Amino acid sequence: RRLVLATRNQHKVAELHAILGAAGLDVELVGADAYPEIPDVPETGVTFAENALLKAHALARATGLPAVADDSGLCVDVLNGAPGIFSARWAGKHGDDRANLELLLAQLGDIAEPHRGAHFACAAALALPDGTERVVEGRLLGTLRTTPEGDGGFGYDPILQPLGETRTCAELTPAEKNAISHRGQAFRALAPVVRELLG
Ligand code: ITT
Ligand code: NA
Repeated sequence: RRLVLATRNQHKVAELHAILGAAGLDVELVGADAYPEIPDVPETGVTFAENALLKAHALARATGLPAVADDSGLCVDVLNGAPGIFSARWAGKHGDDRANLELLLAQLGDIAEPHRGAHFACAAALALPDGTERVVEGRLLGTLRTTPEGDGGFGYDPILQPLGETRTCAELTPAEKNAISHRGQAFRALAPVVRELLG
């Protein structure tokens, strides 16, 4: 059986292979890149869950296969949850991770550490071609550094230091990040649902 990963973000694809692989699902994971003819769906939702469901339904309908999608981002306390669902295009150009991170650091300026609380959020959605849907969410709480550290991960990883950690997410190994991350939590919770609905 095949399960389509409804994302074109190769960092997410790599993390999802590791997370869902470790969850012991008896399915073949296929990236959305295997279906280049299917256009990306506009992310018109106002929540991570809505956008994840939009992406999963669009690919499930178009391929006739079950699909999972990830919508995720960084929510900063002092910015009332921004960038949130706009995390991928905070500085204007979709997926410009470095520019997004630099703009966010500039916006926070020298706000002191106790006021630099933030969390990563991830909605993991499953959609079947018949319209059946499930969605679960995960969060990783932390604080934002004033300067980026580390080469691992992607996006805002070099500035998010998880609670209880001395390193940023970009300084963790991939396995360490997946063990605690928003994405790890969401997709580990979705895995038994996938197993049940795919039979
Ligand atoms: P797809 O919609 O194709 O899945 P995308 O990159 O557009 O890919 P999103 O709309 O969900 O995905 O945007 C996610 C953004 O949130 C991403 O660009 C990062 O800036 C940030 N982000 C998400 N997960 C992250 C993580 O684990 N570490 C660091 N930043 C993350
Ligand atoms: Na999004």
